[in-house]
Amino acid sequence: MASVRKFEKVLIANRGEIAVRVIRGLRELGIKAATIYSDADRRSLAVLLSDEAYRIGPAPSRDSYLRGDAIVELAVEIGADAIHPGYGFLAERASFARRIEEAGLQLIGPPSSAIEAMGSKLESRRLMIAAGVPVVPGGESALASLEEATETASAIGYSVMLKASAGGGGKGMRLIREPGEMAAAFRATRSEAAASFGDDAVYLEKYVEQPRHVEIQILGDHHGKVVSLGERECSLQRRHQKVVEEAPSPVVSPELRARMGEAAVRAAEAVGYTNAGTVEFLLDRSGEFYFLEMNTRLQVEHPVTEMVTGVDLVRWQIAIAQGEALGSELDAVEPRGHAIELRLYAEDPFRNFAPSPGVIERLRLPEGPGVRNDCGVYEGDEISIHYDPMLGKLIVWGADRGEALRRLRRALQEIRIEGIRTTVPLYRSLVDDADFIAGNLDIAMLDRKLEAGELTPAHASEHTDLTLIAAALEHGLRQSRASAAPAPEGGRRGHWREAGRRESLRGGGAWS
Ligand code: MV4
Repeated sequence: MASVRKFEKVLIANRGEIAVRVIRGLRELGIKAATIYSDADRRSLAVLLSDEAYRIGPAPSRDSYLRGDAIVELAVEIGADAIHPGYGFLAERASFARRIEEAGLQLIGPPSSAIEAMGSKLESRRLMIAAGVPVVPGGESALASLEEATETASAIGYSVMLKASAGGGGKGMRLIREPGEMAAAFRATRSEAAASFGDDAVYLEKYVEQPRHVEIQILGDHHGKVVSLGERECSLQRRHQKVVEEAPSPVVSPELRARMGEAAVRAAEAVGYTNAGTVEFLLDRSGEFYFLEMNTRLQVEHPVTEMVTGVDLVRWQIAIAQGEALGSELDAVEPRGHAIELRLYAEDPFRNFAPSPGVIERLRLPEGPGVRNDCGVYEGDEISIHYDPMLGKLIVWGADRGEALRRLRRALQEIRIEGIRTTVPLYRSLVDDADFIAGNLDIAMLDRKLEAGELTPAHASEHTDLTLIAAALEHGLRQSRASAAPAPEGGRRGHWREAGRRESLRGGGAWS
């Protein structure tokens, strides 16, 4: 596909904050944004902001956002030129991508063949080895028997990870510390893989101790060009659920960034990748990095890359799908400043992260210098139990990591979400954690600290609200004392009154 064709209408096959993000990108390009919605999302922010919205089914995902065939049919019916899948749901289903290709529409994403190649861990491992991308030492083919597993493990050396080829994102893998654990792990992982993925192929890798999760954002066009936009540090996760992401990584040097970027570009080229994608690496404590998997979609944490590179990833996703070529401004992009993203979940950090559905009675998002909110909800909105509990993301940018952290702390003081429980109180204590401040992160750090009770959600909003009430009372007291005495000539009150009058005389004229 080398010809450039401008889209007039795009259907968004998603919901929540990512549907809102894509609507914004489309609107800035003058393209009509159509969206689908389930019965639970009839009054969602995405529906309100879209140009057209179509009911796709009842609340459960399998009857709505996962109805690939119905979504492609709808896109054809409404005259959409392309489908943006967002993340999750159908975004990494090769069969959905193929249906779109067969219908003569564009997927704003990679070719189905690339999704397929990266969907199999064993196949992608083989492809990466052939392309010269470093992978974790281990096997290259499916283990046929327990004997073969035991032999391979002793050749690699313990500890080892047993992984399902069709797994990913933490599903279908087991840590094996010694030979005695192999038999049970082998049987369990195999039968789990067969049951969850319909594919019982498993293989072994050397276990990397206390690594970081560092991923590289890439873009590929339909003219043979692939660029790297640098890394994101995503080590702060809770049970394979990312919580905080930042760019750049506190430990990646320009030289390491260049080497990881080159490896990521080779990975993408090896599968004929186009559009936006992410290559995940484990970075070990000695500074070696290893390919883990490739996410063939736009990611939740894409804004931190946008903030430090100035590159609008959604705009480029659309441009690439329209057949446009990546420009030279995307060559050798270096990060400027530092960005940190927090995922705001409707979960109760005081009660083991139980989902917290309900009505958002009050929502005040932080503003001011270096603050961005990618939020999928509004005040008065209702959070259902049907989908991922992420409300949106708070992203801050600073000239360096220290400034980003100070802005994050300040933004967390401003934010108010009432009516439901959220992870905000946890973050208020996280931004004061010495290891987080120092950038001493690894993939197990958050689970470790939570288990040790080191992040007892502090500075609960109730506390801050009390402080505000106290301040308001004191202010009121001062005012009544001041008005009892004659106002000083040219004093503060007179000054503000006059300023207020001048503002109102100007009216809206100066601003509109
Ligand atoms: C590993 C590993 C250590 N050694 N592989 C977890 C999700 C999946 N993408 C791969 N994962 C891991 N693979 C080897 N050989 C540790 C993890 C891992 C992890 C990786 C990234 C982010 C968070 C993680 C949390 C636990 C384990």
